[in-house]
Amino acid sequence: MKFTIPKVYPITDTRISGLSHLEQVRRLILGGASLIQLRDKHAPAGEFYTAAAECVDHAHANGAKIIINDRADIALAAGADGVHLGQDDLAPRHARDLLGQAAIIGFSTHSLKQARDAIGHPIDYIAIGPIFATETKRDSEPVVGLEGLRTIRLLDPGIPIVAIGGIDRENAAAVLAGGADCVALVSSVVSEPSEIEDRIQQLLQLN
Ligand code: 3NM
Repeated sequence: MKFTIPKVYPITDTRISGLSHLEQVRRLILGGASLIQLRDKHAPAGEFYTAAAECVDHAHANGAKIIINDRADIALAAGADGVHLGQDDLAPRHARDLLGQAAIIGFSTHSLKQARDAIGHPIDYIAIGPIFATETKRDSEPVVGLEGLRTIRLLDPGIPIVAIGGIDRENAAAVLAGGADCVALVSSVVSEPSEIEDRIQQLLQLN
């Protein structure tokens, strides 16, 4: 594997945080984040590209990596480290063709079947969610739960699993104990702009 996935993977959200992607990335890196996903379902492509390019520059100057949600084209143009694809985005093999072997490609799944199907794709991690109920993704699929996570963990001991959806400091340890290699979080990290740095630090201290 070309990278070791960190235990904590924060995701930016300009609406929830009220901050630009760059400002969130700055605070997340100060807190110790080494892998950050930029997620923006609203910004026009040109605006998202500009934000992504700034974040990549800042992250790379500070030893951190940036993954772009959904948009392999923006990941490529901005020089990001990879892309996180949903079920309806460009297929992982096409993103791989576009971004090359060194890119980190993550793939969202929401059920045992989708996770099983994902294993054959040229991806670096499988995301599974929502583990718990979440307000952040309005069209989220039914909750997978810790039991679902444990079952998915058994599919392939080798592929890194990123758990997402409703994860916070209180339940993150149980999610990691349930088989996730990494927890991805939005609202529990970025919803209080003044606490972003502390919240990441606290999460990174979990075993
Ligand atoms: N994807 P929060 S759940 C972006 O199920 C996202 O794939 C999900 O936000 C999935 O940490 C989700 O605030 C929202 O719950 C995560």
